[in-house]
Amino acid sequence: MVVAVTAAEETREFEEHFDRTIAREQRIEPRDWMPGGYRKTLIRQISQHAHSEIIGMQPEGEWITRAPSLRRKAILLAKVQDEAGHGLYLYSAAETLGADRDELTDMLIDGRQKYSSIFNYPTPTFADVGVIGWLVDGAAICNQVPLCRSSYGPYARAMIRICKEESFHQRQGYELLMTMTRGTTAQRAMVQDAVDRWWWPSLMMFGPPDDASPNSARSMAWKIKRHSNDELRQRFVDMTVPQAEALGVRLPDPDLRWNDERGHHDFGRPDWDELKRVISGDGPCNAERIAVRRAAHEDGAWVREAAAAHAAKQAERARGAVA
Ligand code: FAQ
Repeated sequence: MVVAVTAAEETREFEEHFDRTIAREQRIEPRDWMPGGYRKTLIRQISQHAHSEIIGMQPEGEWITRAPSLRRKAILLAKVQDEAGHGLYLYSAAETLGADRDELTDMLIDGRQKYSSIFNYPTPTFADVGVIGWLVDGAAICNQVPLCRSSYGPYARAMIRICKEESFHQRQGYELLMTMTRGTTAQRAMVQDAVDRWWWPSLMMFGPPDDASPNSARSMAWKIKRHSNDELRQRFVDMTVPQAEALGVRLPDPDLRWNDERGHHDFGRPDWDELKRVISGDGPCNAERIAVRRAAHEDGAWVREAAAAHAAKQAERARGAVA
Protein backbone atom coordinates (compact mmCIF):
# COMPACT_ATOMS: atom_id res chain seq x y z
CA MET A 1 0.00 0.00 0.00
CA VAL A 2 1.35 3.46 -0.94
CA VAL A 3 0.91 6.06 1.82
CA ALA A 4 0.73 9.62 0.48
CA VAL A 5 2.88 12.07 2.41
CA THR A 6 1.54 15.62 2.30
CA ALA A 7 3.83 18.62 1.80
CA ALA A 8 3.00 19.79 5.32
CA GLU A 9 4.02 16.44 6.82
CA GLU A 10 7.24 16.49 4.85
CA THR A 11 8.09 20.00 6.09
CA ARG A 12 7.35 18.91 9.67
CA GLU A 13 9.74 15.99 9.27
CA PHE A 14 12.45 18.30 7.95
CA GLU A 15 11.84 20.71 10.81
CA GLU A 16 12.12 17.93 13.38
CA HIS A 17 15.35 16.75 11.83
CA PHE A 18 16.72 20.31 11.87
CA ASP A 19 15.72 20.79 15.54
CA ARG A 20 17.32 17.45 16.50
CA THR A 21 20.55 18.38 14.71
CA ILE A 22 20.72 21.68 16.62
CA ALA A 23 19.84 20.03 19.96
CA ARG A 24 22.59 17.42 19.51
CA GLU A 25 25.19 20.12 18.84
CA GLN A 26 25.67 18.79 15.31
CA ARG A 27 26.24 21.08 12.34
CA ILE A 28 23.83 22.24 9.67
CA GLU A 29 25.51 21.99 6.26
CA PRO A 30 24.66 23.89 3.02
CA ARG A 31 22.56 21.11 1.45
CA ASP A 32 20.53 20.42 4.61
CA TRP A 33 17.00 21.72 4.93
CA MET A 34 16.86 24.81 7.13
CA PRO A 35 14.07 27.22 8.10
CA GLY A 36 13.92 30.39 5.98
CA GLY A 37 14.54 32.56 9.06
CA TYR A 38 17.70 30.62 9.95
CA ARG A 39 19.09 31.12 6.43
CA LYS A 40 18.16 34.83 6.45
CA THR A 41 19.72 35.44 9.87
CA LEU A 42 22.93 33.72 8.83
CA ILE A 43 23.20 35.67 5.58
CA ARG A 44 22.61 38.90 7.54
CA GLN A 45 25.21 38.16 10.22
CA ILE A 46 27.86 36.57 7.96
CA SER A 47 27.66 39.27 5.29
CA GLN A 48 27.83 42.06 7.90
CA HIS A 49 30.79 40.30 9.38
CA ALA A 50 32.46 40.05 5.93
CA HIS A 51 31.79 43.74 5.22
CA SER A 52 33.32 44.61 8.61
CA GLU A 53 36.54 42.81 7.76
CA ILE A 54 36.80 44.57 4.39
CA ILE A 55 35.91 48.05 5.68
CA GLY A 56 38.12 47.28 8.72
CA MET A 57 41.17 47.30 6.43
CA GLN A 58 40.85 51.08 6.02
CA PRO A 59 41.57 52.60 9.46
CA GLU A 60 44.89 50.74 9.81
CA GLY A 61 45.59 50.60 6.06
CA GLU A 62 46.04 54.38 6.16
CA TRP A 63 49.20 53.79 8.23
CA ILE A 64 50.96 51.31 5.92
CA THR A 65 52.91 53.98 4.06
CA ARG A 66 53.60 55.91 7.27
CA ALA A 67 54.63 53.09 9.64
CA PRO A 68 57.78 54.18 11.50
CA SER A 69 60.05 51.27 10.46
CA LEU A 70 60.32 48.53 7.83
CA ARG A 71 59.44 45.95 10.52
CA ARG A 72 56.25 47.78 11.53
CA LYS A 73 55.34 48.27 7.87
CA ALA A 74 55.75 44.54 7.09
CA ILE A 75 53.67 43.56 10.16
CA LEU A 76 50.90 45.98 9.33
CA LEU A 77 50.81 44.97 5.68
CA ALA A 78 50.44 41.31 6.67
CA LYS A 79 47.66 42.13 9.17
CA VAL A 80 45.64 44.14 6.66
CA GLN A 81 46.06 41.35 4.09
CA ASP A 82 44.74 38.86 6.66
CA GLU A 83 41.65 41.03 7.06
CA ALA A 84 41.01 40.87 3.31
CA GLY A 85 41.33 37.08 3.56
CA HIS A 86 38.82 36.97 6.43
CA GLY A 87 36.36 38.95 4.34
CA LEU A 88 36.77 36.48 1.49
CA TYR A 89 36.23 33.37 3.66
CA LEU A 90 33.10 34.99 5.05
CA TYR A 91 31.68 36.01 1.66
CA SER A 92 32.27 32.39 0.57
CA ALA A 93 30.38 31.14 3.64
CA ALA A 94 27.49 33.49 2.75
CA GLU A 95 27.51 32.13 -0.82
CA THR A 96 26.94 28.59 0.49
CA LEU A 97 23.57 29.92 1.69
CA GLY A 98 22.64 31.17 -1.78
CA ALA A 99 23.72 34.79 -1.34
CA ASP A 100 25.25 36.52 -4.35
CA ARG A 101 28.56 38.24 -3.60
CA ASP A 102 28.05 41.09 -6.08
CA GLU A 103 24.68 41.82 -4.58
CA LEU A 104 26.14 41.83 -1.05
CA THR A 105 28.78 44.36 -2.16
CA ASP A 106 26.08 46.52 -3.75
CA MET A 107 24.08 46.38 -0.51
CA LEU A 108 27.13 47.53 1.46
CA ILE A 109 28.01 50.45 -0.78
CA ASP A 110 24.48 51.74 -1.10
CA GLY A 111 23.90 51.50 2.66
CA ARG A 112 21.36 48.65 2.74
CA GLN A 113 23.64 46.43 4.84
CA LYS A 114 25.59 47.27 7.97
CA TYR A 115 29.20 46.77 9.03
CA SER A 116 30.73 47.10 12.48
CA SER A 117 30.39 50.53 14.10
CA ILE A 118 34.02 50.38 15.27
CA PHE A 119 35.47 51.08 11.84
CA ASN A 120 33.83 54.50 11.65
CA TYR A 121 36.35 56.10 14.01
CA PRO A 122 39.51 57.86 12.79
CA THR A 123 43.15 56.78 13.31
CA PRO A 124 45.06 60.06 13.76
CA THR A 125 48.23 58.58 15.36
CA PHE A 126 50.32 55.42 15.08
CA ALA A 127 49.27 54.46 18.63
CA ASP A 128 45.83 53.82 17.11
CA VAL A 129 47.33 50.87 15.21
CA GLY A 130 48.45 49.33 18.51
CA VAL A 131 45.17 50.05 20.26
CA ILE A 132 43.13 48.58 17.38
CA GLY A 133 45.21 45.39 17.67
CA TRP A 134 44.85 45.25 21.44
CA LEU A 135 41.24 46.38 21.99
CA VAL A 136 39.45 45.89 18.66
CA ASP A 137 41.02 42.53 17.84
CA GLY A 138 40.67 41.62 21.55
CA ALA A 139 36.92 42.34 21.37
CA ALA A 140 36.69 40.51 18.04
CA ILE A 141 38.29 37.42 19.61
CA CYS A 142 35.91 37.46 22.60
CA ASN A 143 32.96 37.71 20.22
CA GLN A 144 34.23 35.26 17.61
CA VAL A 145 35.78 32.34 19.52
CA PRO A 146 32.27 31.14 20.50
CA LEU A 147 31.27 31.42 16.80
CA CYS A 148 33.70 28.54 16.09
CA ARG A 149 30.89 26.46 17.70
CA SER A 150 28.18 28.10 15.63
CA SER A 151 25.59 25.63 14.34
CA TYR A 152 26.21 26.43 10.65
CA GLY A 153 29.21 24.38 9.44
CA PRO A 154 30.83 26.71 6.87
CA TYR A 155 30.62 29.71 9.25
CA ALA A 156 32.02 27.78 12.22
CA ARG A 157 34.91 26.39 10.15
CA ALA A 158 35.77 29.82 8.68
CA MET A 159 35.85 31.21 12.22
CA ILE A 160 38.49 28.71 13.39
CA ARG A 161 41.10 30.07 11.01
CA ILE A 162 39.98 33.67 11.47
CA CYS A 163 40.31 33.41 15.26
CA LYS A 164 43.84 32.02 15.04
CA GLU A 165 44.85 35.01 12.95
CA GLU A 166 42.98 37.48 15.18
CA SER A 167 44.91 36.18 18.21
CA PHE A 168 48.13 36.93 16.40
CA HIS A 169 46.81 40.40 15.51
CA GLN A 170 45.93 41.08 19.11
CA ARG A 171 49.42 40.16 20.28
CA GLN A 172 51.08 42.38 17.69
CA GLY A 173 48.96 45.31 18.93
CA TYR A 174 49.89 44.59 22.53
CA GLU A 175 53.57 44.27 21.66
CA LEU A 176 53.48 47.60 19.80
CA LEU A 177 51.88 49.27 22.82
CA MET A 178 54.44 47.71 25.20
CA THR A 179 57.19 49.21 23.05
CA MET A 180 55.51 52.63 23.02
CA THR A 181 54.73 52.68 26.76
CA ARG A 182 58.40 51.93 27.48
CA GLY A 183 59.39 54.84 25.22
CA THR A 184 59.21 58.61 25.75
CA THR A 185 56.64 60.60 27.74
CA ALA A 186 55.16 61.77 24.42
CA GLN A 187 54.75 58.16 23.26
CA ARG A 188 53.04 57.18 26.52
CA ALA A 189 50.68 60.14 26.17
CA MET A 190 49.92 59.10 22.59
CA VAL A 191 48.97 55.59 23.77
CA GLN A 192 46.77 56.93 26.58
CA ASP A 193 45.01 59.28 24.17
CA ALA A 194 44.29 56.38 21.78
CA VAL A 195 42.98 54.21 24.64
CA ASP A 196 40.70 57.07 25.75
CA ARG A 197 39.23 57.29 22.23
CA TRP A 198 38.85 53.53 21.51
CA TRP A 199 37.67 52.13 24.86
CA TRP A 200 33.96 52.97 24.62
CA PRO A 201 33.60 52.20 20.88
CA SER A 202 35.24 48.80 21.60
CA LEU A 203 32.55 48.02 24.19
CA MET A 204 29.90 48.98 21.62
CA MET A 205 31.23 46.39 19.15
CA PHE A 206 29.34 43.74 21.12
CA GLY A 207 26.05 45.30 20.07
CA PRO A 208 23.18 46.85 22.03
CA PRO A 209 22.41 45.68 25.58
CA ASP A 210 20.52 42.38 25.79
CA ASP A 211 17.16 44.02 26.51
CA ALA A 212 17.51 46.06 23.29
CA SER A 213 18.91 43.30 21.05
CA PRO A 214 16.07 42.09 18.81
CA ASN A 215 18.02 39.23 17.18
CA SER A 216 19.76 37.65 20.16
CA ALA A 217 17.08 35.30 21.53
CA ARG A 218 16.35 33.68 18.15
CA SER A 219 20.04 33.48 17.16
CA MET A 220 20.91 31.86 20.49
CA ALA A 221 18.07 29.34 20.23
CA TRP A 222 19.42 28.37 16.79
CA LYS A 223 22.95 28.26 18.28
CA ILE A 224 24.22 30.72 15.69
CA LYS A 225 25.25 32.99 18.59
CA ARG A 226 26.38 31.10 21.72
CA HIS A 227 26.37 33.99 24.23
CA SER A 228 24.47 37.23 24.62
CA ASN A 229 25.94 40.66 23.78
CA ASP A 230 26.20 41.62 27.48
CA GLU A 231 27.85 38.33 28.50
CA LEU A 232 30.56 38.81 25.89
CA ARG A 233 31.03 42.49 26.78
CA GLN A 234 31.56 41.50 30.43
CA ARG A 235 34.05 38.82 29.41
CA PHE A 236 35.97 41.41 27.40
CA VAL A 237 36.13 43.90 30.28
CA ASP A 238 37.32 41.20 32.72
CA MET A 239 39.99 40.07 30.26
CA THR A 240 41.21 43.59 29.40
CA VAL A 241 41.53 45.25 32.84
CA PRO A 242 44.65 43.27 33.91
CA GLN A 243 46.18 43.83 30.47
CA ALA A 244 45.70 47.61 30.88
CA GLU A 245 47.37 47.42 34.31
CA ALA A 246 50.33 45.54 32.84
CA LEU A 247 50.66 48.20 30.13
CA GLY A 248 50.34 51.04 32.62
CA VAL A 249 47.39 52.71 30.87
CA ARG A 250 44.15 53.96 32.42
CA LEU A 251 40.79 52.81 31.06
CA PRO A 252 38.57 55.93 30.85
CA ASP A 253 35.70 54.75 33.05
CA PRO A 254 35.31 56.11 36.61
CA ASP A 255 32.82 53.33 37.41
CA LEU A 256 35.20 50.52 36.53
CA ARG A 257 35.97 48.42 39.61
CA TRP A 258 36.16 44.79 40.72
CA ASN A 259 32.97 43.45 42.30
CA ASP A 260 33.84 40.62 44.70
CA GLU A 261 30.25 39.46 45.02
CA ARG A 262 29.71 39.09 41.27
CA GLY A 263 33.24 37.90 40.56
CA HIS A 264 33.37 40.40 37.69
CA HIS A 265 34.25 44.03 37.06
CA ASP A 266 31.47 46.58 37.26
CA PHE A 267 31.69 49.18 34.52
CA GLY A 268 29.90 52.29 33.22
CA ARG A 269 27.16 52.49 30.64
CA PRO A 270 28.30 52.99 27.05
CA ASP A 271 26.59 55.83 25.17
CA TRP A 272 23.96 53.78 23.35
CA ASP A 273 22.74 56.87 21.46
CA GLU A 274 26.21 57.17 19.96
CA LEU A 275 26.06 53.51 18.85
CA LYS A 276 22.66 54.14 17.21
CA ARG A 277 24.02 57.22 15.41
CA VAL A 278 27.13 55.41 14.14
CA ILE A 279 25.14 52.34 13.00
CA SER A 280 22.70 54.54 11.14
CA GLY A 281 25.45 56.19 9.10
CA ASP A 282 26.23 59.27 11.20
CA GLY A 283 29.60 58.34 12.73
CA PRO A 284 32.81 60.34 12.30
CA CYS A 285 34.04 58.41 9.22
CA ASN A 286 31.00 56.57 7.74
CA ALA A 287 30.82 58.63 4.53
CA GLU A 288 34.57 58.36 3.96
CA ARG A 289 34.66 54.58 4.55
CA ILE A 290 31.87 53.93 2.06
CA ALA A 291 33.32 56.36 -0.51
CA VAL A 292 36.69 54.56 -0.37
CA ARG A 293 35.00 51.15 -0.67
CA ARG A 294 32.87 52.32 -3.62
CA ALA A 295 35.93 53.77 -5.43
CA ALA A 296 37.90 50.53 -4.89
CA HIS A 297 34.97 48.51 -6.27
CA GLU A 298 34.67 50.75 -9.34
CA ASP A 299 38.44 50.82 -9.94
CA GLY A 300 38.50 47.02 -9.77
CA ALA A 301 35.75 46.51 -12.38
CA TRP A 302 38.25 45.83 -15.19
CA VAL A 303 39.93 43.11 -13.09
CA ARG A 304 36.63 41.34 -12.51
CA GLU A 305 35.74 41.64 -16.20
CA ALA A 306 39.14 40.28 -17.26
CA ALA A 307 38.90 37.37 -14.80
CA ALA A 308 35.39 36.50 -16.04
CA ALA A 309 36.52 36.68 -19.70
CA HIS A 310 39.49 34.44 -18.91
CA ALA A 311 37.29 31.90 -17.09
CA ALA A 312 34.84 31.88 -20.04
CA LYS A 313 37.69 31.29 -22.49
CA GLN A 314 39.08 28.43 -20.37
CA ALA A 315 35.63 26.83 -20.16
CA GLU A 316 35.23 27.17 -23.94
CA ARG A 317 38.61 25.49 -24.50
CA ALA A 318 37.74 22.69 -22.10
CA ARG A 319 34.47 22.09 -23.96
CA GLY A 320 36.38 22.03 -27.29
CA ALA A 321 38.84 19.47 -25.88
CA VAL A 322 35.99 17.18 -24.77
CA ALA A 323 34.18 17.50 -28.14
N1 FAQ B 1 27.95 47.72 14.60
O1 FAQ B 1 19.99 42.28 17.70
P1 FAQ B 1 21.42 42.68 17.66
C1 FAQ B 1 36.54 42.58 13.43
C2 FAQ B 1 23.20 45.85 14.57
S1 FAQ B 1 35.08 42.07 12.74
C3 FAQ B 1 27.03 47.76 13.61
O2 FAQ B 1 22.21 42.54 18.92
P2 FAQ B 1 22.95 40.56 16.41
C4 FAQ B 1 37.83 42.06 12.86
C5 FAQ B 1 22.83 44.41 14.24
O3 FAQ B 1 23.46 44.00 13.05
C6 FAQ B 1 33.83 42.95 13.65
N2 FAQ B 1 25.80 47.18 13.73
O4 FAQ B 1 22.14 41.93 16.43
C7 FAQ B 1 38.79 43.16 12.69
C8 FAQ B 1 21.33 44.51 14.13
O5 FAQ B 1 20.96 45.10 12.89
P3 FAQ B 1 20.11 44.31 11.74
C9 FAQ B 1 32.50 42.48 13.25
C10 FAQ B 1 25.55 46.56 14.90
O6 FAQ B 1 23.32 40.29 15.01
C11 FAQ B 1 39.53 43.65 13.75
C12 FAQ B 1 20.98 45.55 15.19
O7 FAQ B 1 22.15 46.31 15.40
N3 FAQ B 1 32.17 41.28 13.95
O8 FAQ B 1 36.47 43.33 14.32
C13 FAQ B 1 26.45 46.48 15.94
O9 FAQ B 1 22.22 39.51 17.17
C14 FAQ B 1 40.43 44.69 13.57
C15 FAQ B 1 20.49 44.93 16.49
O10 FAQ B 1 21.55 44.20 17.16
C16 FAQ B 1 31.07 40.55 13.64
O11 FAQ B 1 30.33 40.89 12.75
C17 FAQ B 1 27.71 47.10 15.76
N4 FAQ B 1 28.65 47.09 16.72
O12 FAQ B 1 24.29 40.89 17.25
C18 FAQ B 1 38.99 43.71 11.42
C19 FAQ B 1 30.88 39.29 14.46
N5 FAQ B 1 25.89 45.79 16.96
O13 FAQ B 1 21.08 43.38 11.09
C20 FAQ B 1 39.89 44.78 11.25
C21 FAQ B 1 29.63 38.53 14.08
C22 FAQ B 1 24.65 45.46 16.55
O14 FAQ B 1 19.02 43.57 12.46
C23 FAQ B 1 40.62 45.26 12.33
N6 FAQ B 1 28.42 39.21 14.46
N7 FAQ B 1 24.45 45.93 15.33
O15 FAQ B 1 19.64 45.38 10.81
C24 FAQ B 1 27.87 39.15 15.68
O16 FAQ B 1 28.39 38.52 16.59
C25 FAQ B 1 26.54 39.85 15.87
O17 FAQ B 1 25.98 40.11 14.60
C26 FAQ B 1 26.64 41.18 16.71
C27 FAQ B 1 25.23 41.82 16.76
C28 FAQ B 1 27.07 40.85 18.13
C29 FAQ B 1 27.61 42.17 16.09
